Amino acid sequence: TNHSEWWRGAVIYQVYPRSFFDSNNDGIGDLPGVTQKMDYIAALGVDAIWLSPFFTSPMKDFGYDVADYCNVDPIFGTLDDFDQLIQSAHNHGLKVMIDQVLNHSSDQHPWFVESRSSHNNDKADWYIWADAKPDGTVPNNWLSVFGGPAWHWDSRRRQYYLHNFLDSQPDLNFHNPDVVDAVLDTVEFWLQRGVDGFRLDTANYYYHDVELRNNPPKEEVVEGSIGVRLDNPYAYQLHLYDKSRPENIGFLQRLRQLLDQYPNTTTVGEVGCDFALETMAAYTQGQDKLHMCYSFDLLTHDASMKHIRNTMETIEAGLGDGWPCWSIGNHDVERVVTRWGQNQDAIAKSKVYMAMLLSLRGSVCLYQGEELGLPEAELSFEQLVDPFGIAFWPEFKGRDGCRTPMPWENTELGGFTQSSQPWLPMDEKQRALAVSEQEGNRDSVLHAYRDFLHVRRTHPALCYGDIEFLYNDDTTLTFVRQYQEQRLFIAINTAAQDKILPLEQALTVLTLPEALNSGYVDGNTIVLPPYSILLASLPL
Ligand code: TEU
Ligand code: CA
Repeated sequence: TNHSEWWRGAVIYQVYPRSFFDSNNDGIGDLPGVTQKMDYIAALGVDAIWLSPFFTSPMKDFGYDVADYCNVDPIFGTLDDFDQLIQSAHNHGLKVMIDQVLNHSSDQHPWFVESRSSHNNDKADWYIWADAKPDGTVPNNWLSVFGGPAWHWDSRRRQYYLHNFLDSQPDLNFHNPDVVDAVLDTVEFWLQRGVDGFRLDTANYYYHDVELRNNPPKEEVVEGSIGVRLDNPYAYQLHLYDKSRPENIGFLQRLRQLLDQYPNTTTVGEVGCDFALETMAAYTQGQDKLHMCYSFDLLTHDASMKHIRNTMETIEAGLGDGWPCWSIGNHDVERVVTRWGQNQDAIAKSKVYMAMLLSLRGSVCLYQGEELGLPEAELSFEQLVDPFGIAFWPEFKGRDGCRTPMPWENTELGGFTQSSQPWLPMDEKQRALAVSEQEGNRDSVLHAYRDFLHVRRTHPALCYGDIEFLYNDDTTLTFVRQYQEQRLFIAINTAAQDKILPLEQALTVLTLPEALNSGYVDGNTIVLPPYSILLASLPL
């Protein structure tokens, strides 16, 4: 492992700008708001920020529907504000990664407006157009992740166009070389502006099967994995032809060649599909495609340590020289204390999940508010704005509950805004966990995060080391991390009861920050109190 590459083992803090801090009191967080909170982010001790989309957008999917790839939406500020954000981040020693939503644009994007205008315009083939079947029905059985067919009828062209997500998010046609050039130009625009890397939205969706073959049905549908909900027909297909196509490799190589002209830049590709491991391996092996892939495996409801170990071992074995990136929460999934912890013993669980995540091998994305131990916000149907949630309510409650504004203070508006109309309501339970409440409390989740991030930073084995698993059961995980002369033993107990393990080798227990419950050695045993971690050094 070459640890001179900053992104290996880096901790990336995901900011969802709409909900971070509102600097101009219109009820929506913005880029100057992020800049104003840069001290806070830097003080956490993370390496980088990942900004969710802030580009010009009609906001049908809250920015994941881009109408101008090279500009800032006025709601979020200006390009000058972005330049200031980067400068401030860099002054604080933080890298800046931005989201690139290249698979699809907004239907308001001038490219799509032109493309739909006729059959013979310059951009006629920039999106994926297909004729209706003779009986007028959709070209094939492909489905949208957000529900319904992946095809939308356009009355002007009298054709269908493909959209893997909302019908206002038409998929770009990557089989057209002009599209690839145009997309790479927009990536270069941001490289020239000084960004340090990209989170690539839906990086395995770029290419589709040109023959438009039907997806076969799925033999076995397993509920609980990401995006697999039995209420969504999408789960019942094997997505062989609508995404994860082999042609993508060539595109990723071109993207990498561009990145390599800008030293110290990186990519993390979001890969969610039926063949995630093979796809992640194909995208990250060989150092000529993506730097990292973002795994969905810890975003499911399965909090058992067996699942964690199994996931880690499978990916370790499958990735070869590829490098993973983990997260236990983001702007698409229920917050982890609710998803894994059922909101019980939330503070202790937040700390131990964090310690586990930050001890595993790989880079890590933390999602804003995780460092406060925020539970999922509860919203009524009337309060929802996420179209995905609205479509599947009440079986699926959507993504608004993890996107409510950051609570900075325990006041009515949480210190997020002075506007009486924040774009999503401030959640009462979250307010009680505001930054200001936790600052003065050494035992808080916030202090645990800061302190353990410091532990990670100062122990190269935690950042770059190999990993070898020892014992585990549903709620216990023990493993060794080794890098050069440093060999660490880590034991995690995510249960509400003590766990006693035999002491099998001589070890020196390292003192953990006081905000964490620490395990200890007692005679011939290792004692792991409820929700604790033991960190020890081992002889080589
Ligand atoms: O998400 C991609 C993705 O696969 C999602 O459908 C995910 O499975 C779902 O949201 C889980 O609840 C990315 C972005 O992260 C998401 O916010 C966007 O809506 C989506 O792409 C379309 O751009
Ligand atoms: Ca604002």
